[in-house]
Amino acid sequence: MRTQVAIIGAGPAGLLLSQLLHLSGIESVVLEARSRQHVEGRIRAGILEPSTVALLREAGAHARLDREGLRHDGIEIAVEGERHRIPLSELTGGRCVTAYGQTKVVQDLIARRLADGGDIRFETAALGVAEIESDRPKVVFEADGRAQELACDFIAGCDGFHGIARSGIPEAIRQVRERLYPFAWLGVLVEASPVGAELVYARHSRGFALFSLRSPSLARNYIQCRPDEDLARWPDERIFEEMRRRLEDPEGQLVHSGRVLDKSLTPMRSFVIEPMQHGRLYLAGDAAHIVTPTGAKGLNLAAADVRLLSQALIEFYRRGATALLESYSTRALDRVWKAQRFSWWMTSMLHNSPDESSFEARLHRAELDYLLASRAAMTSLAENYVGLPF
Ligand code: RFL
Ligand code: PHB
Repeated sequence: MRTQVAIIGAGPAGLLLSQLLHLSGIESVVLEARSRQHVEGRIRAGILEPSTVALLREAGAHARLDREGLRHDGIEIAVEGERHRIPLSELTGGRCVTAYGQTKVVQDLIARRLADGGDIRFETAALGVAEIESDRPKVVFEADGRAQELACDFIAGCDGFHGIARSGIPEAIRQVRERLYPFAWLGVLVEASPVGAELVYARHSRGFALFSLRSPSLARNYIQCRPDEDLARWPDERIFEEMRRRLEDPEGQLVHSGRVLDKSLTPMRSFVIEPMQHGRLYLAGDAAHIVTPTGAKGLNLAAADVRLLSQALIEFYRRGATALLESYSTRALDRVWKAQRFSWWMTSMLHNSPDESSFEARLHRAELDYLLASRAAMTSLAENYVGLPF
């Protein structure tokens, strides 16, 4: 089998890349280890930057997003229950974010790609990449119980944090920078009206909490917990009670109970591999970097990588020009590290970390007090939250 661009992974990065290439007449095959049902049901991110929305529109995967995406002009930060609003739009010349779940983004992209005749092979795991230093690289994958090869011009490794593509970057040149935090998020999807129309990030002496949403009748909330937390110790009622405590809402006037549709644990990790390319292998999204979710940047960074990579590949096929391909990693990493900085800053300011000294804890508290009293500091948060310019 042969194609122009072999894409490993049908997450947001791989799907978006495949569709953008298709719109420029470039062929691709997407190999995805899991089933379509599994990929479409994974509950993850929920906040889109305007540049991500624009890219989904460019890809033609925006009809439902336009109907159901919720425009958010601000976020709230609660400190021991006291709520403060950060007016994102007012501080950024009218820019806003859109609340729209990653499950829907992925469903919309798969539907669009298949309607346009796209080749997505579900339940087809890539086993490895080969000959990436030549101009005829290959992906080895498993199908019908045996190893087969997909020959191509380029390989896009969009296979997430647990993927195999990253291992194609030779150990001698790759550098990994990583931090694991001593806490995690316990997330629930609840059939109930959300705390408010906008997201509330809560710092509390009992730990961080985030009150988000998927629709006006579906709340998506998280509480900080231990990284090795046993979910069996968290029956639904205990979770609601803990969320209310962290918002100082003892009567449940804000945090409503409802049927819990999903309950999961997300570890907090920052991770970057450099460079994001070697030979004809290019990494995009979680395959190359993980941010802590506190800044809502994971999905948006994946889209930002794809924007750069698709432009570089289109330029190559149109004009034979390689400059954008050669500079892909450098340009992508510039944005990645700024998003890492923002996500780490939000995380350390809003969580209680068992490994920090009382001195550091007081600094984080001072950071938050300064933020909430300074228009300049709020503007800095706002411009990062809605997404830095390209
Ligand atoms: P994805 O979405 O992980 O997609 C990678 C795809 O590759 C497939 N795959 C393979 N396919 C073929 N062969 C192999 N050998 C393969 N190995 C893996 C996988 O099955 C999968 O379908 O990566 P992508 O496209 O880069 O997209 C990135 C985003 O998904 C990610 O940044 C965010 O969802 C991160 N993230 C969150 N971001 C936020 O902004 N807010 C959140 O609340 C948030 N919650 C989360 C998250 C990520 C999580 N992960 C990775 C476990 C919660 C979780 C649990
Ligand atoms: C979510 O809705 O899942 C969400 C929103 C904002 C974040 C993280 C997760 O910072």
